[in-house]
Amino acid sequence: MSFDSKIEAALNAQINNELNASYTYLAMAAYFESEDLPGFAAWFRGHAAEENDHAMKIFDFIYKRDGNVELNGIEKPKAKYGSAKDAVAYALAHEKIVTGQIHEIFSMCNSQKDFGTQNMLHWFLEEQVEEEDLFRRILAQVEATGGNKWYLTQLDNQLERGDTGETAK
Ligand code: OFO
Repeated sequence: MSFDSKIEAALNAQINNELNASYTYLAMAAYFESEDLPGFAAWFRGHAAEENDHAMKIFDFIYKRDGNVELNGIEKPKAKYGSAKDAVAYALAHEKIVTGQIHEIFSMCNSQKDFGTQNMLHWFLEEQVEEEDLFRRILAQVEATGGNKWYLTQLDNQLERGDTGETAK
């Protein structure tokens, strides 16, 4: 079955969305560096790299389906935040937007009966559940500091050790 052009366009747009997310998190890494919170900076930098990997997952899939990748411009990311809490809340809101984008393509695949693409998107559905959960948990921890610099630094050290407060599920 040939690759539906609407699905191909939606996947191309999603490559752009993932790269936008990557750029947004890289800008957050820069913001946290400027706030002397290197643990948060490293954590967001890692996330920027993950979003880049997500874009490449779709990039490779498009060629597997004999489609074509067409890259688009990336928006200038937001560079300043009022606080660590604002930045993490913005990141969580951003993840929810990405979840909606994935859902949109998933349901488009239903109407086009493109079950191969839908199968590939299962990975993204699961990833979004995990990412929203992770960002929500980090936000709760940032909120618990009440903006106190000492507590925020403790949390920063924790993130620098790669400890997101996640318990094994
Ligand atoms: Fe690409 O997973 Fe976050 O947005």
